[in-house]
Amino acid sequence: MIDVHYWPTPNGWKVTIMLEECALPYNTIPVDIGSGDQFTAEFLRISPNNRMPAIVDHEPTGGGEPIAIFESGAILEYLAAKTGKFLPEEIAARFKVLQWLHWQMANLGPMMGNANHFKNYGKNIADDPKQLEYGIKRFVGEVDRLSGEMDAQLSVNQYLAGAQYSIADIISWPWAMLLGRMIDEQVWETFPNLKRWVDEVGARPAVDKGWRVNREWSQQELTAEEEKARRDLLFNQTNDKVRAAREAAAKSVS
Ligand SMILES: N[C@@H](CCC(=O)N[C@@H](CS)C(=O)NCC(=O)O)C(=O)O
Repeated sequence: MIDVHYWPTPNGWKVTIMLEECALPYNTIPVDIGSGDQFTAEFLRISPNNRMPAIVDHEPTGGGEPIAIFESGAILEYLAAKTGKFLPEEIAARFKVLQWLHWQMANLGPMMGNANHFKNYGKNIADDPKQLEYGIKRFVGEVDRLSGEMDAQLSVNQYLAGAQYSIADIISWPWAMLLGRMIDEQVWETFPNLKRWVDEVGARPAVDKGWRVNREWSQQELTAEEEKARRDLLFNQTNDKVRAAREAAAKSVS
């Protein structure tokens, strides 16, 4: 059985979608990131960056001790290696997939996260809307550039890394499908090849099931004070604030 330390967000869905695609049994363990579950010593031992998703495979291939992995890109590579699915063996095809997987991790996810932060969350945080202008311009601009890059790639390929569906698609779809809602609905008209791919991947039963896993966890009714407390926890992280939790985690390992 694989434990998935999870909260229903795009980065979490990558893993549940992959597990559904591979038909692997799994157990989701909530990491309520708005309440601070990511700062417990127990979780930091598995995921030192205080981010979910993370997994623990209690039955690794070949036996041995349970394996814990953080970072969704590494988790998808691990599950592909475990099952032999969605990552070709042949070297050229393999690295086509891996380059797009790393592209997502370094580009689409972080840029969309920052664009969403400045465009949508920012108005509840900044004292003056003017403080948001440069962040919006920079990150929405990057998301537009990255959308065009995907559209061009998908104008000549069925999937992101070529003719085969792969972990490059699984890792990119949860963010790409939110482009309209988070950034701008116009994106679907501007980038029709991207829309074709988002619709096609979204129609896969495992994808549809994977991104709905435990959706109810994030649908709680919150008061204005609770919303503010969650924002303070998520968007004010400095080393000083996480140091004590890290030290507790390090002590419990040794
Ligand atoms: N690069 C990481 C990003 C993970 C990430 O940013 N997770 C967010 C939720 S989507 C999180 O756990 N945030 C908790 C926090 O900011 O303390 C991955 O792909 O696994």
